[in-house]
This record gives sequence, C-alpha cells and structure tokens, in this order.
Amino acid sequence: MGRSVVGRILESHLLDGRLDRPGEIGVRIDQTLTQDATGTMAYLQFEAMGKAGIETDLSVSYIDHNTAQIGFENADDHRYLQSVAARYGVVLSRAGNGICHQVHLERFGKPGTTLLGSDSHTPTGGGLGQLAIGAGGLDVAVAMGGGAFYLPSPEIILVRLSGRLRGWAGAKDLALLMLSILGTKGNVGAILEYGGPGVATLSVPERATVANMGAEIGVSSSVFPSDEATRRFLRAQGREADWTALEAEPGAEYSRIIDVDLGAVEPMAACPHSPGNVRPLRELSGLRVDQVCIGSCTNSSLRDMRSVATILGGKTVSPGVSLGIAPGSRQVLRALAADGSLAAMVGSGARVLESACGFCIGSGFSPGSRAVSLRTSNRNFEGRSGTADAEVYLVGPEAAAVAALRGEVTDLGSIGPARPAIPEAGTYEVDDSMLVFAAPDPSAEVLRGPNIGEPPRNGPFPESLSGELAIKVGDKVTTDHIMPAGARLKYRSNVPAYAAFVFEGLDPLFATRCGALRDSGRHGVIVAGESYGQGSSREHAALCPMYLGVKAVLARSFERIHAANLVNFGIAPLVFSDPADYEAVARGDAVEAPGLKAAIAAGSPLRVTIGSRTIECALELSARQRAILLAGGLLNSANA
Ligand code: MIC
Ligand code: SF4
Repeated sequence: MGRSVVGRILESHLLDGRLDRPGEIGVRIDQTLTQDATGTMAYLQFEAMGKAGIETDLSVSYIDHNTAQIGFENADDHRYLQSVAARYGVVLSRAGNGICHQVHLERFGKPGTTLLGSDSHTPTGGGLGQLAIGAGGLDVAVAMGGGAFYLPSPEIILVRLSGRLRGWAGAKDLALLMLSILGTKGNVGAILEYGGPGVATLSVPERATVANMGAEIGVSSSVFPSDEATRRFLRAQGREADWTALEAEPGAEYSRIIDVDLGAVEPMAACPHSPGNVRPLRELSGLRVDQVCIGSCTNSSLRDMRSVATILGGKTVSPGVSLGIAPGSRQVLRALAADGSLAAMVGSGARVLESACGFCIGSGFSPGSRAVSLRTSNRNFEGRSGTADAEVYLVGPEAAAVAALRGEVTDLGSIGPARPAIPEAGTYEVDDSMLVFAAPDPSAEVLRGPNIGEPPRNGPFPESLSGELAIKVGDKVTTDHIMPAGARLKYRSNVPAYAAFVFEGLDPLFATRCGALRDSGRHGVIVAGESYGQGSSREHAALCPMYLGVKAVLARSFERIHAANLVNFGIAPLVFSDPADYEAVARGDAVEAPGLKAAIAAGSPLRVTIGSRTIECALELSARQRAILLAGGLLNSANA
C-alpha cells in the first residue's frame, strides 16, 4: 500500500504512537509560529519552562493582530515579544510586515516539514505542502522547547480535484464549497489531502486560501502536494532551494474520497452567522451592502489584490458603502504600490488599511448597527466584527469588489463572462528588513510592561467536583463567544483583567458569578451543546475560565484545539454519554461528583449529579492527557 502525502510527512516526524490505529500520536515539530494575541502567553509559558533557547529549526513571532494600540498595552506587548525573541533566538516579524500566515507562506514555509502555530489558521501552510497545524500557545511553547506535539492519529480524506476553475469562481469559492460539503462540525481528527489532476491548475496562494479555511471545517490540517507550481512559487520568492517534490505514492489509501470538479464551482457566499452557512452568491443578488472589507489571511495575496484593483480601477465606490482593503503583507503592499494597483484602489475611494488582521478580528472597522458587511475573511461568527447585530457575509475578492462599486450583491455572471485574468507573479520583490533574526542571547533583558502578568498556575484537579452549573450554552459556541477579541484584545497578557469578560456577549454576569463560586471554594461547571470551542485557538478560552475556578465543561461534543487547551489548563472536557441529558439540566443546578479524580485516574465510569439527575459522561482522553488533567494542567505536569 502506498503512502499519502500526509502519511509521508507524519511517518518522517513520528515520535510516539501508531499511524495505523486510532489514538494519539506525537510528532516532531520543525517550525513554529506565534502571533502577538496568543504569543505573549506562549512566551511567558516558554520562559516558565526554563529552556535556554528554542529547539526547533525555526520559530517566528509575528506582530499582526493587536496593532490598534489604543492605550499602552499593545505597544508594551510588542516590546516584550521583541525582547523575548532576542533572548531565545526566535525570529521577530515586526508590526507592519504583514499577517502571520501570509508572511510565513512567502518567506518560511517548506514542503514536507511540520509547522505548529498558536493560531487556528496555521494550516494555510498546507498550500505549500507543509503539514501545518493550529494549537494553543502552551502546546506551541512545548514544541519550541523540542517537545512532541500530540494530535489524534488522523483519518485522511482525499479531496480529488479535476478540471479547472472557470468564469468568476476562485479559490475562496472552492473553500466555501468544501464547507458546504463537510460543514463546520463533526470533522474533528481528520486531515484533508488535496490531490487529483485539478491540483496542478491552482497556484500556491490559491491553495493556501483553500487550506486556510479547513480551520472552519474543523479538520486538523489541509495539505496539498508539492509540485511544479510549488517550485515556481518558491522560485519567485527566491527560495527554490526550499523546494522538494512531495506527492502521494501509487495506491495510497484514504478513509474517504471526495470528488470535486473545479469546472463546476461557482461563486459562493457564507451567510450570517456561520462559515458553514453557504449559498450560491447569485441567490443573494440585490442584497444591499453597507460595508466591504477585503483582506485577512484568507484572501490578501498579490493575485487577489491585483484582481480587486483591476475591478475598482477608474470607478468610485458606491456612496452607501465603506470599503476597507488590507493587503496581507508588506511584500504585497509594496508590489501594489509599484504596479499602480494601490493608486487604483485609493482612486476608487477605498480606505487602505494596515497589513494586519484588523477588521477580521473586530479590531477597528466595525460595521454600523444592523449593517450588512461583505468580507473576504474566514469567520462571520455573530458579534466578531465588533457589532453585535451586524450581518456578515463571506465572499471572494471579486464579489466583494463588485459589491463595493454597486452597493449591492451582484450575480457576477450578469456583468461579464469571467473574473480578471491575473497572471501568477514570476518574481516577488523580497525585502526581509522587517524581520529581526537573532542568535539566542541569555543576557538579553526581557522587557515587561505593567499589563503583562505571569500566567496563573492551577492547583491539582480536585478529588471531588462540588459546585454549580454556571452557564448553559447551545451548539457551535465559538472561542470568540467564550473570550471576545476586538476591543478586549488588549487584555490578552493580563489574565485577571481578561477573565472579567468570559462569555461577555452571552451572559455578562457570568464572570462575577463564577468568580464568587470560586471564592466560596466551589467549582463552576459549563454545559454546552455540540462542537463546543469552534474557531480561534485562543487558549484564553480555557485559561480565563480556569482562573474563575471552572473545573469541568460538559458538552455534547468538542472541537480539537479547544479540548486540548482545556486539558492543558486542568479543566475536564466531559462528553454526555446520553446527549438527551443536555436538555434536562439548567443554569444554577447544583453539581456534585464525589471521587471524580479517582474515577478519571482509574478510567472507571464517570457520574456527575446535576440537580436531581445523575448523568453518565465520558472523557475521551489518552493516558498522557489524563495525567496532565489530574496534575492541574500541562505546566504542572512532568510533560512540560
Ligand atoms: C482568529 O482568527 O480568531 C484569531 C484571532 O486569529 C485566533 C487567534 C487569537 O484568538 O488570537 C485564531 O484563529 O486562532
Ligand atoms: Fe488574523 Fe483574521 Fe487570519 Fe485570524 S483569521 S489570523 S484574525 S486575518
């Protein structure tokens, strides 16, 4: 039996476990990336591990998320990140250099290697044939120190592409089509491998767009082979030496095959409030639009931006629309300035934004009340834009640009046969002057501002659980719901301050209630529906509840990154054995589970009494994870 692309990478990096059976595997990590919103905690945790320097081939710290700098906090974080990078030999990508995933693709990603990033869209690197995975900051800190990264032994699904994209359809539409096929839940533990003759028709930036939105599907990663298109891209980046061919061996077996004819893909849109709520764009024709935002790590490549500039050139943005454009990197921005595209954008009335996450994370550019916002980003969770009642639609860059001019969603087929033909760049102008490369220097001073606090430590898991059901939430609750970003982002380095906003949008009194339970020596318990913890990798969605004394989350199902983060911070991710029990419990119910710790250690049945009902639950964890949980988290356990 031949090996798949994913199988080949995993086999050459396997440190622990078996690929041919279910369970956990541990893999060696070649590269790591962090960004500033998750990075400060990751480096504080790395410092706590007492290592002299990083033990990866390459670790890069990007400053791209919190660049609003309203108040001193963001700037202090940036200074901390720069000083800690110098101390441990981490490469620093300075603010202004671009969004981590776009820059990493341009300058560092390598086919056949592994990349672990403290950001859920790290799989963007799969566009280059890299096995790139998102995780919590603590897992990334462990990998920086040379430790294995653990993930479920994956089910590998082949997406077999044929034909080529036609008309107005682009890579974003393929990404949205995949979401319409697989949905946003129930895909935990799988990895998508793209293959088939259609792959050769897609450029690396297009592949990266598709791999990026695998995060919304909930798979651990999405990986393309490394072929001549990969070589062309790396050559154009002056990095041909980083290229290696990587394809599936004949007879490679997959757990499932999904056939997609690229020629049948049409422009799509994800409607409010889930990336999985996909419809053909033409069905939304005539929808009035108030705001258009083009950029983010999904669609901010030079190709996408040139296409947008071609559509906008010589025209004016509709009077009812505010158009923001954030080119993905400084490299992209400079190329747009050099070829006149930037002038075309500015000339149309577009508001050119920093090469950063910005609008995508609700940091600026929030839409007006009940406004319709068309965005090329990857998430349209309710409230993520910073406006609770905004209606956010996710579309490709051409659909966004056309809507900005017309003031309404337009069936693209009605205005011409095809999107602008943008040739792939033969050379990208390389300028690494905003990257700071430093050898580890133990004498380098680490600079901390007043908002930067030590990550709080947890005690061991309690012998018995005794407390209260502090909140009951529904299906598909995202880590944005648990820990809001946007205006609250500046508290990422200050857990006690940030913890005041846990579940802010769903239940503003949660933090006070849960903190009071903790102070009276009782435990908070969260009850959730399906697919709890979708979206962002932010470990604060576990760390801040931990700070408030939460010891267990009882859900119908969990997403991978969040479940791992809960364990890393000593919170038990319990799954209802009978999903119907979810209906029977309510906020305020007393929760008692005598001897829970011993039961977890022994692997015996777990019973929790909530109100008057005793509920059976399961803990789908490996022996390694149980040990971490019982120790009260990864920093306490011998594994750190
Ligand atoms: C996101 O897109 O939600 C973020 C902001 O990039 C997060 C990371 C974070 O919360 O800092 C992610 O995707 O992991
Ligand atoms: Fe940044 Fe948005 Fe990409 Fe997250 S999804 S890394 S916030 S651009």
